[in-house]
Amino acid sequence: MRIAVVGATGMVGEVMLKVLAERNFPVTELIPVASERSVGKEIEFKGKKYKVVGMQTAVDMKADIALFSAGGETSLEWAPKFAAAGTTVIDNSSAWRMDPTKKLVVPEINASELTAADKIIANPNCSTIQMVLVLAPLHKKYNIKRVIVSTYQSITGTGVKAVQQLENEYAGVQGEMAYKYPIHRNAIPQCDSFEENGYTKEEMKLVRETQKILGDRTIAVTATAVRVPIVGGHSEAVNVEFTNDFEVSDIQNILHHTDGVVVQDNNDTYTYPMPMYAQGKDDVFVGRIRRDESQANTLNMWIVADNLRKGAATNTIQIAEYLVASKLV
Ligand code: 2RA
Repeated sequence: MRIAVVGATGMVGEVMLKVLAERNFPVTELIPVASERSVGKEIEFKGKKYKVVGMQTAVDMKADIALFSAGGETSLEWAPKFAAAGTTVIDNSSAWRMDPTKKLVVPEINASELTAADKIIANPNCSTIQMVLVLAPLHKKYNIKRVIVSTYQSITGTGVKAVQQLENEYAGVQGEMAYKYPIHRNAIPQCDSFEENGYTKEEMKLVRETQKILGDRTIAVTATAVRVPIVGGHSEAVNVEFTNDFEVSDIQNILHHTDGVVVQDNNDTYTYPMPMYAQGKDDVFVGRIRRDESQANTLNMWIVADNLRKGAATNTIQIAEYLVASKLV
């Protein structure tokens, strides 16, 4: 397969290249793509060097699949051009996620909705992916009425500038700020900009994308997204009210048998998910599974995943793997 990685020099792009190699994706030709200022740079993939090309050159090279992680504006402008050239685009930005003509895919949940006609496919937001992967099998059995989620999001979700800000603050050096405030020894209750309703875009992504992926707009979701000074991944405290009652042991059993989910849940051995141990892995880790004793049919969970992997690069590549396996490309 001729694969373009658009945003190849960015944080997610670099993880995409790593995961493509790790999973031995059938890449016959790699086309690393970036902005004009990076054209000509060399990147290495599976022991071979490739020169970064610009967008139009990449379109003209007619890749089979283009993995995008280059921001919403770039995707809005260029994804249709790649698609018109016959390339199937899988986009990590929010540009296409809520477009009613585009599929929003977590392969373990809804890859079967994909057809060969889908030439622009949206990869959900990282904090959404890790939550819905856990919620989907529970919704099927117990029917979710409402979700309350608080996130504790890694600075890697913001990008290199945020990682640099934290390192500067560790070192006591004043540098460029990714956030309005210091992030070292702090927690910032704002991920992305605010919408009219007082929620941030990140919080509304959790609301809207969850309903679209689970295919049920009756699911009530409310979210608070917080940025914390860690690098390993995003953590989420999730409270779920179901229509039907449940046994915690059954919840644990269902999740234990859910592809892509690892249950780490044993108070006697202090076993629960933590971003430090999720970093670099493709699974979504769930623990602290317990009944919410303040309300009937309601459950608390703690969900952790590497936001650069299952939250972005790996989910994107799993969609590409599904397209290849299903002969949709
Ligand atoms: C964040 N989910 O963590 C967003 C974008 N990666 O900032």
